[in-house]
Amino acid sequence: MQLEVLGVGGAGCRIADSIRAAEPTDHSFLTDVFAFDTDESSLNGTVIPESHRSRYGPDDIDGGLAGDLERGRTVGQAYADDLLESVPRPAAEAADAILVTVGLGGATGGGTVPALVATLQQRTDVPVYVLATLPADREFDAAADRSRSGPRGPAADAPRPNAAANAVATLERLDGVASAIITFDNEDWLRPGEPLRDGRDRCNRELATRVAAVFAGGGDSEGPVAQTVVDASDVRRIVGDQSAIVALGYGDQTVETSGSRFGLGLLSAEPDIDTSEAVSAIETVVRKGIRGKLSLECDPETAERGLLIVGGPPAWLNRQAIAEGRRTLESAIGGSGILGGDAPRPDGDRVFAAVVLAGVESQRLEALRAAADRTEPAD
Ligand SMILES: Nc1nc2c(ncn2[C@@H]2O[C@H](COP(=O)(O)OP(=O)(O)OP(=O)(O)O)[C@@H](O)[C@H]2O)c(=O)[nH]1
Ligand SMILES: [Mg+2]
Repeated sequence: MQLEVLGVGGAGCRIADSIRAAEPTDHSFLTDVFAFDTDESSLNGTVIPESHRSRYGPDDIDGGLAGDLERGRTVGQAYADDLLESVPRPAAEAADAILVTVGLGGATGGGTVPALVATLQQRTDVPVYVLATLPADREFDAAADRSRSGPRGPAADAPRPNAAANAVATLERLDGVASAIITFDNEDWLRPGEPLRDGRDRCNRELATRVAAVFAGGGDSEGPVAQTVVDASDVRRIVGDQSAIVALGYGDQTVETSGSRFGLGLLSAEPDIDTSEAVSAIETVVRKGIRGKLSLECDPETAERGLLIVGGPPAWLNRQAIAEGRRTLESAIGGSGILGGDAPRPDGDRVFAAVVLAGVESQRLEALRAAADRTEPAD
């Protein structure tokens, strides 16, 4: 499928950047990637081409909004329409879905994204998904910030006392507006005591790997076509259009591919892969995808619907094992909507499983709501 990505605010633009970098060379899935921020210097820190970046907002807020969500909303509402005109979008028609990326907790992304998504929903028939990070406790809770126990080095992050309240307020505004909300919890992905500034690139790579695994799918590029193609309408059926909270799972394993690389193409026959080895690789990655660390910690049992994509070098994609993986996912989730497919990657050196859990419930969201109640309300 083809995806248009719009990043908003510091986190949103960096994540958009990472998704661009994660696009497989043998399997393009992005129409265009854009970056929007009120903060020029943050925008210039991305490698998104200048033609695809747009600095917006009144001049007095260059440098960001420092967590003032109310101001962020005012700016977002005033500029949402203009933002879409400020960049060339000739390929927009080709997109099967739009993904708006944002870090919840700040003011620029959180203030703009609800208005931007609402505008996009009016202008297009394709689903508009939001990819949102949740703030880590150390950002707004001094007691949880171990980097503050020692001398605060240059790498320490500025505290964001409003982060939880902002995140909760923005999530509420996205409800009923975003087609679905894919979440990534910084709390769970940063290491203990690690400042966001130090860990964010790693987190963004992890997140981008998952996004690429789900949205690059198995269909429409050159090269072998999947036996069961997961297309845009399959993703849409699983994540729905009711602002479901979505968690992503992922597992991979490096596999031997040297057999296919020798012979300079003279030996076109697929390498001999031991069936039991292929089956065991797929079992392993599917288990990691469902039971390993999710983008948002939750019990898969709470999911209403699920999608499984198993990818890798074609010779490794054992049909029976993939079908068994689907059954494993089906029994892991409480709901009953399951789809699955495969994603051949002839140039890949790993077998992977990407898991989409839609409509999940998470205690982390409850904890953020409680923290928001304790800190200053954003409204
Ligand atoms: N995963 C990840 N999270 C980030 C990154 N940068 C910031 N965050 C998270 O996103 C939240 C919002 O931060 P920013 O995106 O910098 O904020 P902004 O939207 O630019 O808003 P202001 O700077 O307040 O105007 C933070 O509270 C962090 O939780 C990043 O690169 N990766
Ligand atoms: Mg910013």
